[in-house]
Amino acid sequence: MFGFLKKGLKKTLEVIQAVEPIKRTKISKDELEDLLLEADVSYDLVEKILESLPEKIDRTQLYNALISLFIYRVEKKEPDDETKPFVELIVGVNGAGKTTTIAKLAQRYKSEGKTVMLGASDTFRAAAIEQLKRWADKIGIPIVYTKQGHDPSAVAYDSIISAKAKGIDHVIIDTAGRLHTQTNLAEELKKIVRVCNKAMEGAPHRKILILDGTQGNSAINQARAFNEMIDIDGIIITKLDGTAKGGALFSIADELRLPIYYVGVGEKAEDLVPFDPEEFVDTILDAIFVEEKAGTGKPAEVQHEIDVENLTSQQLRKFEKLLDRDGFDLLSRHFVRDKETGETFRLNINSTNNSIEILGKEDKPIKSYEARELV
Ligand SMILES: Nc1nc2c(ncn2[C@@H]2O[C@H](COP(=O)(O)OP(=O)(O)O)[C@@H](O)[C@H]2O)c(=O)[nH]1
Ligand SMILES: [Mg+2]
Repeated sequence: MFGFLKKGLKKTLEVIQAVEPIKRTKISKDELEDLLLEADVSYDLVEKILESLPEKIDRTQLYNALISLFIYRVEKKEPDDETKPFVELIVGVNGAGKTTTIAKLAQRYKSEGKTVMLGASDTFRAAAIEQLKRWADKIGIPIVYTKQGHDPSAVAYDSIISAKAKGIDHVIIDTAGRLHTQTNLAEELKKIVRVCNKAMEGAPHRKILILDGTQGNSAINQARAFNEMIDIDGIIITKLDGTAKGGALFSIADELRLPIYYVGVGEKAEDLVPFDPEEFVDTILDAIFVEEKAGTGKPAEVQHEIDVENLTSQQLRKFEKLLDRDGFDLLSRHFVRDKETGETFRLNINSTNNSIEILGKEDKPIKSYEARELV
């Protein structure tokens, strides 16, 4: 609907469209197989997806098959107001995008009115410390660091203690992606986790693995290795904008069964999008099918001047302005957040009157925006 992911998935969508240039109402199994493989869905998973589908597949059938890959029982750990500071440990191989993603998260928390402190525990390279310091400066937040070669655990410890003393809401800790050996890295990460817990019981509250999206399926083994070192609580996939391998997200979700919290769609601090499986699947299906989205009940022949499901960027900006006026931030195509209380609400397309609604308790609309307001 809002195209947040569309930009990030541009290259993946181009590859799908190159395989199937003409959008249609149904596609055959062979066609589907080709385009899933092109988008870097793993071979085994493609087989598994095709197994459950008929010879001619419509949008709803494919939607159900793909969305089911993201449905697994897993606890999503989110920051809450009681946990202060909420400590996040960021791990991943060199170059995956750890430091950049830390900056993006920090920017996000700051824009939510929260205070953030960084811990530069990648003490392996001097350049890594400098890079994080530059981001801290740019965003305008404090950072705890030492000299290259010093104990990364001590930095993690100090940043948590300092944040506690200052009443800071978030601590985000950077780590090295490579040491002299894999065993060294495992030992070091385990030690950082232990020491965080010493500084504050329960910390780190979220251990996030950063995966480089341009690696596609080959990132899965890497993820397993890190998961064995320290239990990972979730994943952020970076550089989706730079790859046609967006389909690997299906395999990553299906194989690892870990929450995907965000995806990175560029190098700037704002280029971090909360990952929403429904939006992801819909964005891909939009590149294949001509039909309206499944389940909206909107008859194809009803034409409105503004299609609330496919807002142009101008209409989107207008919508964000209206939300802002009413005290909401747009989080993703499905959610807004009350700026004051921080509470999130679901968005709903009401196709009967072509409006976008904010749903409150028991899915009762608490606010409604008609299409014509978006001009
Ligand atoms: N295009 C793009 N580049 C990214 C993204 N995330 C990180 N990068 C780039 O990837 C490179 C490595 O990132 P860095 O944060 O230093 O990785 P680290 O070694 O894991 O800390 C940098 O040039 C980043 O600008 C993203 O989402 N999109
Ligand atoms: Mg780094």
